[in-house]
Amino acid sequence: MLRTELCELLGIHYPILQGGMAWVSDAKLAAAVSNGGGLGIIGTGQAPPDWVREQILAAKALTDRPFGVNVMLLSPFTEEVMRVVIEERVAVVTTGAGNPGKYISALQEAGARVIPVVASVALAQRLEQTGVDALIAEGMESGGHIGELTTMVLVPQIVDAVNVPVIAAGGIGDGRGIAAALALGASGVQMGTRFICAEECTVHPKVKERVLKARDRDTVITGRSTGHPVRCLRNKLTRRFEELEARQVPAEELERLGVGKLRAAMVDGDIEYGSVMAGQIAAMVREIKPAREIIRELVTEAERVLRQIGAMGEG
Ligand code: TUI
Repeated sequence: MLRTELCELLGIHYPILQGGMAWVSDAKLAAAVSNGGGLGIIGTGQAPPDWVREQILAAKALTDRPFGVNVMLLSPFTEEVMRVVIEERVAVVTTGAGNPGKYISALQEAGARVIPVVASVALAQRLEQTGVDALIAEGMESGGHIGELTTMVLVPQIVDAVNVPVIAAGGIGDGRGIAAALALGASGVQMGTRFICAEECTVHPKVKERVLKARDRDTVITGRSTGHPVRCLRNKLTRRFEELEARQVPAEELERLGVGKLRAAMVDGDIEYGSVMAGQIAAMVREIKPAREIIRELVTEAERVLRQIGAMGEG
């Protein structure tokens, strides 16, 4: 049975988290994932605190199960969004793109499980000292803002370095990936890109179509020169970024080019000039189906793979 210590810690049936995705994972998707037995997560990105509260209230109306909120630490609204998740007593708070150290005790005092995303052993160890409940080790196969190491390399090193449960993220697209993550010592997985193509995901339909069409080498990393590398699906915007980066234009100019582009893709459906953030597993996503079915399929496949591989260990 696909159950780990993470299931008890978070009060969920399966150790599968849906990654918080700005402009993509709202209350509807998060509630559908939680109702399917995983942990749905509202992605707040740079959204203002009022929007975050509205989404939390909507999720509470759509599910009785625990759900999470992801706080993106580069947001200008981080302080206010933290205040909202504390006031609304959100069960699980994940963070990305920074060090959430100064918020951890206040979140935990409000009853939240705090699970930062990390991309290095050093930050994992520093955050373990602050008393986090678990860590998400995210490899550079992920979509969006990424670190430098792959999941295969990062996860076992973080597992060896800390004593809290580790959740693997990045490059996990099916049940085989879940089995592999558990083999690396993870207690669960976080998957973002797979859930873009959940029926309940309210992203623009053109984005879902683009993900379904993606082939193995269709994602690219832009923004390395700005210090904020981002993986997205190749399009006219990423080509423009590549041209400017080759000419070594100043980081501020590149940052300006990125402003508003995630929303343009995910909400308005501009998949050519918008930023279609997606992970390398986009090529493995072949159909749109309800979150509950995605989760059921993932669990069934992971259990089958683990049984087969487990038999090899019997000698
Ligand atoms: O955060 C993500 N993925 C994201 S955030 C995003 S929106 C965005 N907006 C403006 C600029 C860039 C992105 C789209 N996708 N994933 C979690 C993640 N966190 N990946 C890597 C990290 C990370 C990186 C450095 C976490 C901590 C960190 O530490 C730096 C420090 O302060 O020590």
